Amino acid sequence: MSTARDGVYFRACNLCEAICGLKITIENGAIADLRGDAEDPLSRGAICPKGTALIDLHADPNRLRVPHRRVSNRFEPIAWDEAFDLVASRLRDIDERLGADAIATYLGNPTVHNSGSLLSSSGFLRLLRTRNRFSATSVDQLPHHVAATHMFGHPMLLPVPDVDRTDFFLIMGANPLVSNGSIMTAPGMRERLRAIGDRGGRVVVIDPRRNETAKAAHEHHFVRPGADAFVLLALIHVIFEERRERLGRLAGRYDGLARLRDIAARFSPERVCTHTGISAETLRSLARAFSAAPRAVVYGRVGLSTQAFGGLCQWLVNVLNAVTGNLDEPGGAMWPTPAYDMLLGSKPGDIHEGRWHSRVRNYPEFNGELPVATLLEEMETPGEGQIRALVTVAGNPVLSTPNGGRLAQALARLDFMVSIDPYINETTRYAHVLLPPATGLETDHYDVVFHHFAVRNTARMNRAVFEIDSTQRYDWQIFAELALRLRGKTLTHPNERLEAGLQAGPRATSIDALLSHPHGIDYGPMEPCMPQRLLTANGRIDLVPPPFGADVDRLEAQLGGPQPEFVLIGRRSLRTNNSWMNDLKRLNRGADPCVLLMNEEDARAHGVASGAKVNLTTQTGSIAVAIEPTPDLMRGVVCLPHGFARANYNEIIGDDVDALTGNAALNGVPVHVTV
Ligand SMILES: Nc1nc2c(c(=O)[nH]1)N[C@H]1C(S)=C(S)[C@@H](COP(=O)(O)OP(=O)(O)OC[C@H]3O[C@@H](n4cnc5c(=O)[nH]c(N)nc54)[C@H](O)[C@@H]3O)O[C@H]1N2
Ligand SMILES: Nc1nc2c(c(=O)[nH]1)N[C@H]1C(S)=C(S)[C@@H](COP(=O)(O)OP(=O)(O)OC[C@H]3O[C@@H](n4cnc5c(=O)[nH]c(N)nc54)[C@H](O)[C@@H]3O)O[C@H]1N2
Ligand code: SF4
Ligand SMILES: [Mo]
Repeated sequence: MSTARDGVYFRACNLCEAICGLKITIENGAIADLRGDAEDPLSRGAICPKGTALIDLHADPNRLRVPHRRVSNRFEPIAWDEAFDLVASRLRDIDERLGADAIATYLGNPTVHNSGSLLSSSGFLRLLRTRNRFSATSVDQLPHHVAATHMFGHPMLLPVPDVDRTDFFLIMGANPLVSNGSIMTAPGMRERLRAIGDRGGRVVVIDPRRNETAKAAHEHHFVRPGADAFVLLALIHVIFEERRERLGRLAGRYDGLARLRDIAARFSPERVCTHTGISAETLRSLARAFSAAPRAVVYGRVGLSTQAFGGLCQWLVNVLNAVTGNLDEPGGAMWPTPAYDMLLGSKPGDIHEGRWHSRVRNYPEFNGELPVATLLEEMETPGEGQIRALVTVAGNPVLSTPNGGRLAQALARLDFMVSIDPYINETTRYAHVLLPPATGLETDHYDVVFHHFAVRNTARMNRAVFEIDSTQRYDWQIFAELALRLRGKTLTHPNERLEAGLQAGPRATSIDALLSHPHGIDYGPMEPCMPQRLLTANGRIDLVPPPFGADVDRLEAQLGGPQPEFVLIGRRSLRTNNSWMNDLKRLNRGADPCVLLMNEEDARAHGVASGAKVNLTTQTGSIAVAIEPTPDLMRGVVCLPHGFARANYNEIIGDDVDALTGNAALNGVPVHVTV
């Protein structure tokens, strides 16, 4: 068991993108109090129920602390040395017999929330030399990265809404009051939204569900799932038609304006209104209000990127911000300047895309990864290069990626599987060896990724609260041991990489300098940084990158097509964290979050009352779940959270992807609902 000396500690929460500062009091070696750190310049005391549940995570007896080996259907503890040797020899054997591509890797969400893991996982993965690399990126935010790469030259150049200075915040397919923000690190979102209203601004939400954020906003419009690209095109259409465009300071940098006009001209509000479910009048007045606001920003998240037109959506979000003069301007969409800058060393035009393709469906890699929607077929389809082994790190693809049910069956048939994960979950239970890392308050933390997405420039580094004992290992130590035994290579200590990055970064700081500010350092609001930070080959911003322009025809073909009776969308709730932590004491209380929402009139028409079990059926499969009628959902839409084994959303999701980016299409999926 890890231990801590009594005292007060300051440490950022690393469970989600909000990176709230925490104040933790240890008494008698245990957490006696955990609350928001009022002195954190970014979070100013904000905290959510998951943050408080770090207490349970730390003490959870179900959290593994030593390695385990599966013997038939049981796991038994083994020594680290033995576990490392076993994993290295099995992987080496498969590599030699079947080739490197027979070993696949899957990286889950918490790898980006753990600096030690993030800074060393890529070194380890490179040594495996497999092309079959997968991660949660392609069930989440891949369209953002592809759009940023084609427009700004780097996958991490993701524009962030400057919520603290905007006058008009248009939110599409996101619920930051529950999710606490994503690709928008903005802890204490409720206060930030309230402040927009207080300074005379507006918050408008476009979402098939009147979600928690919509209820706190000034205006909400239902949109038919998957129709957002039409909404964005119609807004841009009106802006051009009424000569409202304002390109601003970057006008001379933009290419493709004429192509953009031609595309937008095809999508008048009157043409798309029926399909989107938003009236032409509303679309027109929204376009006028957005373009008239002194400072406005449109932001689209999971509901926009995990659908069949995710790439078009994220491109058009950037375009709408650009043509209203709100790109790289205060109150618009901006880029932070993080102390550890992941762009450091990148060269203009150095794009990693399409260097290899998936074996079965021929999908291009992006940034070294293939779409996770192709993982199952690569396991199931025999032939050279078939996946026969899997390394998972901090993930649960059985609950979080398409075809979850069949994926579980395929995992059971693998020659070898190893999971670097502190829990036995629906995926890791198939591992032959479990290597559980120390986690939560047991790790040092500087948030390498989320300072890149933060609405304010700050930096914060804290040491672990709990010191691990000799029986525990960190993620980076596990990677280092495997690298050594598998290839005889030594990996750099993550803090060494961090130190080098901080020193060379735009703030020229260091770990020690950050440690002397336990609440974090405030560098102030985001600042305009273009064109200096642009990494495109020609130093320009193409408003219509060719693959995006070409994808518009696929979208247009949807107009006038048949509408299924129901489409399925997802949601999150305050007391869940994707597929894990949901059983911890402080989260597993109150009403069951895993119920199917249905519009109350639809429920009446189907004769189903609250609590009734219904079957949800797609071409891929069928699951049963209890129903909850609500006025807050658009008609023709049903809504289920992901991450629950008892009604696994992704068991009925097939392998469809957004053809432009390869992101899985998880939202807007046609379903039959039967009693
Ligand atoms: N409490 C909690 N917080 C979390 C998480 C969690 O599991 N629990 N997960 C974290 C993670 S990994 C992420 S990526 C973020 C995600 O953060 P958000 O992007 O805010 O995600 P969601 O809360 O899922 O909100 C997605 C919204 O999209 C809507 N939607 C679905 N389909 C469509 C569509 O076609 N069009 C439009 N316009 N809207 C649509 C849904 O109704 C929902 O309101 O949250 C993070 N924070
Ligand atoms: N239908 C549908 N599917 C979705 C989504 C959706 O909205 N709808 N959302 C998608 C999104 S946005 C995401 S991010 C994915 C998430 O999906 P995944 O990334 O596959 O899985 P998580 O549920 O985040 O599982 C996290 C695992 O990491 C482990 N873990 C926690 N901390 C650490 C650590 O420090 N080190 C290591 N090694 N392991 C750790 C936990 O024990 C747990 O097993 O789900 C996606 N799937
Ligand atoms: S909002 Fe996110 S970072 Fe803040 S306490 Fe909750 S889980 Fe932790
Ligand atoms: Mo995510």
